[in-house]
Amino acid sequence: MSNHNLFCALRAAFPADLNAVAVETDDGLQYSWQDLDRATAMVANLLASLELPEGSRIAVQVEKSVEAMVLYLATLRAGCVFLPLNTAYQSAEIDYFIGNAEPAVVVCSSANFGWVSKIAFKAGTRHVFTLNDDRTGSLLDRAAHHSDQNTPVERQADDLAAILYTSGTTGRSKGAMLTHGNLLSNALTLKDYWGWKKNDVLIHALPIFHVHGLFVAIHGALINGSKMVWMSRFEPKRVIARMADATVFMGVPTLYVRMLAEPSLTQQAAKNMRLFIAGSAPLLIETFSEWQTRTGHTILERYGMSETAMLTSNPYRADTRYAKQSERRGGTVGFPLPGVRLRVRGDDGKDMAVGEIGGIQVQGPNVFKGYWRMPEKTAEEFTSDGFFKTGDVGKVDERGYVTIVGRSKDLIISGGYNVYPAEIEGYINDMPGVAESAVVGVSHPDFGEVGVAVVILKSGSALQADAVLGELKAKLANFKIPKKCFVVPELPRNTMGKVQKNLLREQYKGLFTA
Ligand code: MLC
Ligand code: AMP
Repeated sequence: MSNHNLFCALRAAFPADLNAVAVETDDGLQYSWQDLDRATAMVANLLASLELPEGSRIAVQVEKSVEAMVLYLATLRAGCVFLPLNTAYQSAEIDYFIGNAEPAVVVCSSANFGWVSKIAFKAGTRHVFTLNDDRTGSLLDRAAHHSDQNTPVERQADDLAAILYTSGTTGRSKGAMLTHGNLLSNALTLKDYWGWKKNDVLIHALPIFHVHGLFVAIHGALINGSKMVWMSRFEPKRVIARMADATVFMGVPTLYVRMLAEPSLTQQAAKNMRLFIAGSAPLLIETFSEWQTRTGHTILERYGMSETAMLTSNPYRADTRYAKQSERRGGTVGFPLPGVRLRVRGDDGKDMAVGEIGGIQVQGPNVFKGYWRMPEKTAEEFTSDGFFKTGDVGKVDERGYVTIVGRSKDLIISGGYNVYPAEIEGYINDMPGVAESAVVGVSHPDFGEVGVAVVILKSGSALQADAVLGELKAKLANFKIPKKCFVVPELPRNTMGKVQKNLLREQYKGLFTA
């Protein structure tokens, strides 16, 4: 039986000319396909030499670099489970993830080694390596002593490839377990659906610790043997300048908003491009239309999640058989991808009629295996007939286009990052002098949506709004910090005593957009 290790499929798609350029960085470095093959072999051999138990997690919190991508691919190659962590996470957040996932190996930057290794060793991790974005660190030093030949470890399609932490409606983050089969099926579907070509060149400007940059973008390029223009961080001017050498770009809506603010974004600048893809957060129709006017290109919006990778997409091809369905429609996320079953259900569990709003449920080869060590939580999130409840609220029109109109989960999506109000409220409520708090999402011209904190104090407390934000900054990833905080005498409540967040959203809706 063939090896279902995702690495094998990615490796098999490398072009015949292994000396061709696979990745070009923004500071001018070039990596050939051969370089990627050899480097992943060396790191995989290092991991193998550690004689880790079956299913070991490799937790990684490092700045974006080609070597960080190599570490991901090497983890697959070695048959271990990749666990990427946002670089903005601070010690309390890292402490939770490492404590929960119990990784056998942790890789962090040299600058963070002190506090990260302390957390890791406390959690029983045996190996902590460093990896910096300038190709230094103990991981590469150690890998340099290993062979550049390696046979990928045998994996079944159902074996774990990665765990991505994500939060649900309540409680702590949960690790979504994705298998080799989940990721490969999604990569192959998108290869076909988006019409990838071998000579495509992808501008990779997203972080590589979430689904979008790590799976959709990297797998997309590799499974097609296509080159990547690799940017360590998103800079609108740089991306626009490199469009002349590229054909595909993927971004969260904020990236499109920021590029639209650049006078250099013109039809001429985007002339060589074949496809602009957006997702991870709602793309405003204004952004969609302005992009069309400025560049002559129609953004293709798609929808996905950590638990499922990509679920729906607007069409790439003008399909003459289904003339009406060939259009990329702004404000929609397109059709369920081939192999994905999507339905919209009401609270009563009944299917909604065409155009009616309900909870989006999905099933398919891309849907994850469950939450790490949380069987009850996993069971709660699936229906009895095996559909995953996304927590997104939407509708399907008569032509089959899916539109997301909201979320049943209390979640703010800010610049493509998820922020869970319950987590922020928990930290605020723990502050001395605070009686209660509510965090709500409001529109923001740059990030799409941002958090606003509304706080009630205990009597006698003189805590100031700025001090609340200051304390949060010391503890939480920067993107989670509410952009404003208000101290108020009371929160609006319904007759059951529940805080009415919809009224708060209404009250503060024009804060950044008025
Ligand atoms: C940065 N800041 C943010 C923020 N990013 N605030 C809210 N939301 C965000 N997303 C804050 C910082 O805390 C800082 O505040 C200030 O903004 C400037 O920080 P910065 O680091 O200079 O920002 P920048 O580098 O410009 O980052 C903005 C960004 C980044 C949009 C480029 O957020 C980004 O790369 N987003 C993409 C996220 C992504 O890949 N999501 C995919 C998830 S996968 P201060 O106060 O400290 O100055 C998924 C599934 C799917 O959802 O379907 O794809
Ligand atoms: P994450 O758990 O970080 O993967 O975030 C997944 C969530 O992002 C989904 O459940 C949606 O709420 C949201 N999302 C992703 N793509 C889109 C999109 N195109 N439009 C609206 N929301 C989206």
